[in-house]
Amino acid sequence: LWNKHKVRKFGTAEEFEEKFISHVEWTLARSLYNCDDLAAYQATSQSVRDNLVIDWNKTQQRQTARDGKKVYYLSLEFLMGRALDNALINMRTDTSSQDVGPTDETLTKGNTAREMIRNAMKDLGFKLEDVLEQEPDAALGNGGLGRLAACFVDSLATGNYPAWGYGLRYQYGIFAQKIIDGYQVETPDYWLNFSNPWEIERSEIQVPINFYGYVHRPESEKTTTSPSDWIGGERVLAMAHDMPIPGFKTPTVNNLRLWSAKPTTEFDFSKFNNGDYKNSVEQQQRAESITAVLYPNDNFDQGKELRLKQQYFWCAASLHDIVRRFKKNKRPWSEFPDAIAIQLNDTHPTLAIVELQRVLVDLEKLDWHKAWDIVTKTFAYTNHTVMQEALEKWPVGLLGHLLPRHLEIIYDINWFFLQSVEKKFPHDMDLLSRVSVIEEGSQERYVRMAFLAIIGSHKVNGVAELHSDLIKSTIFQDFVKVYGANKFTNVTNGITPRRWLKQANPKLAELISETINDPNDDYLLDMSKLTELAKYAEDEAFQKKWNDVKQFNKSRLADLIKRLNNGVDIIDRDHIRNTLFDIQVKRIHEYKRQQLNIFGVINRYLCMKEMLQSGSSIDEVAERYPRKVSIFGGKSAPGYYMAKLIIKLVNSVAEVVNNDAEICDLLKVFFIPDYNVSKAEIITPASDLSEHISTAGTEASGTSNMKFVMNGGLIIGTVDGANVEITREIGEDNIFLFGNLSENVEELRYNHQFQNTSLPEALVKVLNAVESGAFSPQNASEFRPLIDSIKHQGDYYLVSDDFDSYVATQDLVDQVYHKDKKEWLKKSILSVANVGFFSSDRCIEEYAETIWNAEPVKPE
Ligand code: DL6
Repeated sequence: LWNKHKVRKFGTAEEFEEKFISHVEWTLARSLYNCDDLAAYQATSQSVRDNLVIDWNKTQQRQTARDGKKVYYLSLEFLMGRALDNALINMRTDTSSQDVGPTDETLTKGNTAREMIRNAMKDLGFKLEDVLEQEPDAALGNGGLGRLAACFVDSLATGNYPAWGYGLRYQYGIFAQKIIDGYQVETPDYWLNFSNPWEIERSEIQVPINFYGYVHRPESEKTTTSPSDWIGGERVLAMAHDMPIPGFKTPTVNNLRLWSAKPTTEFDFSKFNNGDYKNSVEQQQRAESITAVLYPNDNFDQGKELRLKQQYFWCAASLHDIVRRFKKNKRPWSEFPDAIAIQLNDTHPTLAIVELQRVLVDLEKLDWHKAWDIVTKTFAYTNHTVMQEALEKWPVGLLGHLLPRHLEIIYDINWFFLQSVEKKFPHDMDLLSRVSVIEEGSQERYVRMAFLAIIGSHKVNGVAELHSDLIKSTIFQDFVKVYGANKFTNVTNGITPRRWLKQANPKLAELISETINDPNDDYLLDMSKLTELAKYAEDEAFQKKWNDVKQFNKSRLADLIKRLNNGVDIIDRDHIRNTLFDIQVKRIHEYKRQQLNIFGVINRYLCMKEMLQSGSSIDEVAERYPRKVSIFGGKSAPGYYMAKLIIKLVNSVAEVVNNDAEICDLLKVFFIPDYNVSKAEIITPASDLSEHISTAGTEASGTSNMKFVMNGGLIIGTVDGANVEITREIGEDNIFLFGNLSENVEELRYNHQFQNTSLPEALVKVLNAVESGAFSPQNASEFRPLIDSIKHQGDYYLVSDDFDSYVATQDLVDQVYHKDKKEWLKKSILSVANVGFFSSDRCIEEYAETIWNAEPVKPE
């Protein structure tokens, strides 16, 4: 029967067209004559999804049959961006091999799937690019952490790992940023407005989740470590939505499962009988609010009950799903850690540790210590920040009210842990209070989630070498003492080259595959092949082609900027080849130091004006300060006053500089509103230079630095995060490093606080100009807080300490870019040649080998 009714993938343009039309007619209930670009996007996505679902089903069957170790990646954020173009790049189109499995010949070659669909779309009267533009970004993340999760699921599928992502299906992703009069204004991102063709609603998978209530222990069970009953006070349902994640050049299609909250059909009859029908309906409706919004802070939202509810809802639903699947095989519980690895993306999913302990002790009746042994062998935790203030902690009262049984379990976990510490370091009361999961304050006690994550995991990793070293010597120092250094490891971040090279920069990808003679794009799986490019680094003909690609990408970005600037072109297209595109796009944060960048721009502007005033000609000015456009982009957390002020300053400086006819377009400034993944795909390939200039020791890794290098942009950066390893890989001649080192930061901060430190002369001029209202004539004191933070509040981010070396390094950049283009192009080519280490495929292999002990399940 199965053979007779075999579902078939489309494999040719004609078959695709047929599918497309049937989706227009049946799924969308429209006719081809009434099909606009949006409908075409939906029908194309549905058609492509049909192909993926066939492979998805087979992948799940294969992975279940082989019964290898499964990996679950728990992340509260997946910043996926658009799915269609990525699926076109990754998918296979062969039909002949559907039941045979892939062979080298049947795997997608080069661009074929995408090209075939482009032609078919043309046939149907559509332009692929216009159709792709219809897709809203799936912006279920704030920044680096969420985008990392998205790159990881791509690499997990590509590497054929049996791995699922688990997250939340927020109705509203990260807010859309509008810039009004120079200020950030947040507007809701209702991304599901036109339905989402990529999600498969699993209405049959609904998990009941409890909150509040109380704990009941049978008389016979005397202690909190014995099985106990948690009588929940409020119940909601978690419903699964699956998104197929196709691997590149493999039939493996993995799953990203996102949960949404729904009311139960159970009804509170006590309220109903009291005539309180309206109230009881309202209470049910509130269930949906749990997954309504992504919290828009990239660090911690102190004390928000709804956020804690989100975390538990997601952890409990995911664990229930994982345990249910494990139980099907009837293996003993002791084998749970051999069958399952769970990776915690930051501390947001730490409650999963507590929930598994609860399931094992309370529901499965395992002895506490046996259960705890299973738990700690199952979990591993990734830390993404060294900043103390970004470490999550929850008030004990709040946690105990929402999850009374979990609080008991947390206390017991802590009790046994502290006992083991006491045994190893007798009578060291200070140590005990420093490592305790419970922070005792004068007012309120808190649960320290990072400590709980460390205690409940067998491995803890940082995300770049410097960061992994720093967490061992700072925030987690005591835990190294308790557990030894082996529990702590490093996995340097990476990015997927399918999206960040092939998809974002098709022209560069084409030039690369042509040059290294790799028509099937195998280098996207084995990035060491890129080293071949080094041979051509000084080849003039090749340099020209390389430069042409960059110019194409710069024009593409200039078009976007013009569109975003209400049709006004601020970039002189006749000079685009010798205009340096200097870009800083990332979350706006004081530690990332967009303020250093804009102060540098102001300094440049003031110097140009000074030259003109002292009689230099515009040509002389141009000689000293050649053409440049400074591009900024990124969102600030809505409540982060200083970050919002930095955005306003950038826009105010742009207003003055861009309209100053005297400097003849030599300098332009632009803030790109609503920076997101799909804009990053246009912005990244267009950079000549990008800025990664955090105060040393503050940026855990950074991943946009890797994206820019992969696209042939050079970097100006501090010795921080992954910049260190980028330098090691591409060579120190090919990166512009500046600034103080992390080991000096403490002393410099001390000096600011307790000694009389003077500010660099150039910075004083900049601050004076800002203070005089040169960029805010209506309100001279508008930017006062930014100035005060440097002049009077200890300059915590060390802007003044790094200012001169930043400016000097920018001068060096100008010199190489404008005076020695060949040298510049050589650096750019060598950077790409040696960027291979930063493929997220390498990260996933490292996680699999050193943390999960998981093997790929390769299709035969
Ligand atoms: O690891 C991914 C990414 C790093 O590259 C960034 O350096 C780091 O700032 C970021 N962290 C976050 C939020 N952190 N917390 N907690 O996005 O992670």
